Amino acid sequence: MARERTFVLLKPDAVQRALVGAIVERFERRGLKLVAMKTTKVSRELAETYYLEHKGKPFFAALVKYITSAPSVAIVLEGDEAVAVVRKMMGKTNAAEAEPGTIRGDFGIQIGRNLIHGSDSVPTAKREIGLFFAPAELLDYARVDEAWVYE
Ligand code: DAT
Ligand code: MG
Repeated sequence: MARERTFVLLKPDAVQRALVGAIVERFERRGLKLVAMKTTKVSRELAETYYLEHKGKPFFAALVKYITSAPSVAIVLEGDEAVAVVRKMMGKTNAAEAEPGTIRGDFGIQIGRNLIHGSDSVPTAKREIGLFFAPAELLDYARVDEAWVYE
């Protein structure tokens, strides 16, 4: 088991639909530690860097418009296998196909309004954390329940 950090962005639809608390609650209850969290309006420049892998795809313009349209919440979470655990909790990219019990499967119905981004690997997480947070914003601390979440 590797202790990892992963990056999560609660997209503008999550903020506008007042789902931030419900989503963060799931991560906290799972045992994932909040290392950093802030409300932020993603700029066009940041969106194009962040979604560089999708540049040139037919949905790119709509994706950038969506992500820059209103505030988002940027989060860093830490825990064992955090990257894979968060991806599983998010559910499939297309919310219409996401399993019930997942964030997208419980709260979303379209791929273009899928509420949440989560890093797809540890190297991606490092890159994304660096795009959204300064090193001093990432806090190192113990949660009081750690001895009961981890053996
Ligand atoms: P994920 O967000 O599950 O990591 P991704 O990295 O492949 O998925 O794509 C990033 C975002 O781009 C995704 O959350 C929604 C949008 N997107 C991806 N594929 C799409 C498609 N075929 N049509 C419309 N939007 C798409
Ligand atoms: Mg992705």
